[in-house]
Amino acid sequence: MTNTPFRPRIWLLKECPFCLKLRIALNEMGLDERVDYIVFDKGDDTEADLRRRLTDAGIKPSYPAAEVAPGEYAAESDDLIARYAREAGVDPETDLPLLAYYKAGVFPRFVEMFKTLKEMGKAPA
Ligand SMILES: N[C@@H](CCC(=O)N[C@@H](CS)C(=O)NCC(=O)O)C(=O)O
Repeated sequence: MTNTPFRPRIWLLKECPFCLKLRIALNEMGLDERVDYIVFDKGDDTEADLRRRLTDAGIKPSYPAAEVAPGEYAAESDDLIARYAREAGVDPETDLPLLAYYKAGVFPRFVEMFKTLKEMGKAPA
């Protein structure tokens, strides 16, 4: 019998700036080949399935989210970045220049835009 190593599953909502932050971080840590990304759209079956998994695990649905160990789920982009940075032996504050660039400029603008759209009742998520 072969022992297939566990591959974390990472759920990313297509239009979510927090999901892009995690995606950038994992890519920059060189982990793209070690995880499976599941990209979904707001309101699709994948989102419904993920919401069920998170709720069953006692986690308030929020994206991005991950299956970090068999049957064990986690959310919160910064927590997930910290977890995988620890495993990869990097400091996310100093060792990931693309992540730092995104967090210093586009990310806060995105979040601001999402907030404004939400107030207008037009946010995609
Ligand atoms: N603090 C969370 C915030 C994530 C967040 O607000 N994500 C939005 C999508 S951009 C979300 O989960 N929305 C809930 C929903 O669409 O039901 C994180 O950093 O992961």
